[in-house]
Amino acid sequence: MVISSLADGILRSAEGVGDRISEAFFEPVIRLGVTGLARAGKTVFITSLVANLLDRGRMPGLAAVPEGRIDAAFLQPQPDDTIARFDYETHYGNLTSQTPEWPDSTRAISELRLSLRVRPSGLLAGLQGPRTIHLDIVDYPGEWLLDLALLDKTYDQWASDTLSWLDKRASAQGYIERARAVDPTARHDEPLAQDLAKRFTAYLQIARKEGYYRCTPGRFLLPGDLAGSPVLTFAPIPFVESSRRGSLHREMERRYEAYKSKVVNPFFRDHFSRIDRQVVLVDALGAIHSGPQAVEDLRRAMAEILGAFRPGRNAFLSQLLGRKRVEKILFAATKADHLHHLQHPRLTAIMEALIRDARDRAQFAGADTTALSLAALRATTEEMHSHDGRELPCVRGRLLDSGKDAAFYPGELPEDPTQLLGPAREGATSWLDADYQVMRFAPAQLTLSPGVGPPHIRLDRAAQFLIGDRL
Ligand SMILES: Nc1nc2c(ncn2[C@@H]2O[C@H](COP(=O)(O)OP(=O)(O)OP(=O)(O)O)[C@@H](O)[C@H]2O)c(=O)[nH]1
Ligand SMILES: [Mg+2]
Repeated sequence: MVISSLADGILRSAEGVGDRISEAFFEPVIRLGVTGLARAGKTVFITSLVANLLDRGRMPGLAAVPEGRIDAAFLQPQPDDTIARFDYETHYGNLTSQTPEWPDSTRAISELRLSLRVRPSGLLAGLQGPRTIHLDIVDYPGEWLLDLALLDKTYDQWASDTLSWLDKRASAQGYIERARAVDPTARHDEPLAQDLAKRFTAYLQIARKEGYYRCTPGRFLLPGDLAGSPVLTFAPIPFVESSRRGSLHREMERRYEAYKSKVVNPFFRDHFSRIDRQVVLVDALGAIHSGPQAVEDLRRAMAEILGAFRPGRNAFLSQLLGRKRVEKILFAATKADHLHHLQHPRLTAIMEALIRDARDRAQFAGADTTALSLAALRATTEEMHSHDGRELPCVRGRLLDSGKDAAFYPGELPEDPTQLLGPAREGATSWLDADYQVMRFAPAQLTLSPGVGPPHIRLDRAAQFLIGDRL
């Protein structure tokens, strides 16, 4: 038994998990990171994944399920005492109640342990009894990965980069004028620093609403208990040749460095570095709806996020991770139930194209990667409608705003993703010949039979890619 556990190479003894030696030695742990930018669908994904692993009737694509090897699945206390527990019961309760509701935004890291009792397959099947495999699911905002880029930049580099992209945006002109009007060499003045930080944060919020994704520093929009602290009270101001101690510029620089060392570093050290498998959720349809600029910003955000999975590029990360690597990364376009399944391959192709550049530059240091489109919680049904002599593949669902039940044709995604990504890259401000409908569906009312989890699209395929090989 010991030999086979060692042989499958997934033994983890240094997890600090509980104090039972047997657990540390014989029960493998898979740490699954779930990330994505704001509203990408992280909370719904985790809730539905857990529900569908507890009740596996809709998971034929997870090989161990049809093979009948999962004897049981159950939630357990998580191993990390200082991370919030992912509030599975509340989210599941809201999604499956008589008046189902989507979850509220979650703005920090959280964790949940799901344990699976699995019988071995293949040669070991007859020799070994069932064993327990722990799946530690860690939910964290994708914005925190974007912060990695800050580690390579000094305050002045960051400030001048940030000001140069703000310069091109009409809605940032108010902030720019304010920042240009200050004298960076004047004595530091706390109310002024707070005012600048407040205005800069307000602009980031507007940028987020306008569909921009690269709204860093990440904690400015997701401050949690750091709100109001000096590490979040800085902002980009124009570069100066040299500044005196005690000047506004010097203090901004000091706080920026503190943000890097006290906020960014600890996240990578304590959380990111321990992840084995990762899913990156992307609301590609949302970006397409927002327009070409949002798509281009999403593409760049993805490239930055993916930088974190190529640690060779970043000295701090290489040193931190040593030889440890994320073994598998799944890039998933979420909310695929907004489209008829005939269009799903096109959505997947767009997802692949969004990450292609970053992916081609380095094959993620050996990580196994794939892209797919999924819906963690299916809110629609499909139907065909004839319109002007054409058959249009539609989806039907209850609209979130009006509560009305309606069938929708969301517009046709191009077969060739470059038809979207090309104009986006070239700076187009609107789509030329296509109109992509925005849709917000309410979660569907469910009646679930015993042993059957909530309806989804390809969540089982996602689970197979992420953990199937270890079950
Ligand atoms: N139709 C459909 N909508 C979805 C699905 N998953 C997420 N959504 C929509 O996307 C919204 C955001 O989903 P969340 O799971 O809360 O996203 P998140 O990434 O946790 O968002 P933050 O916590 O704000 O960062 C939901 O309120 C739904 O409107 C899905 O599978 N199908
Ligand atoms: Mg959330």
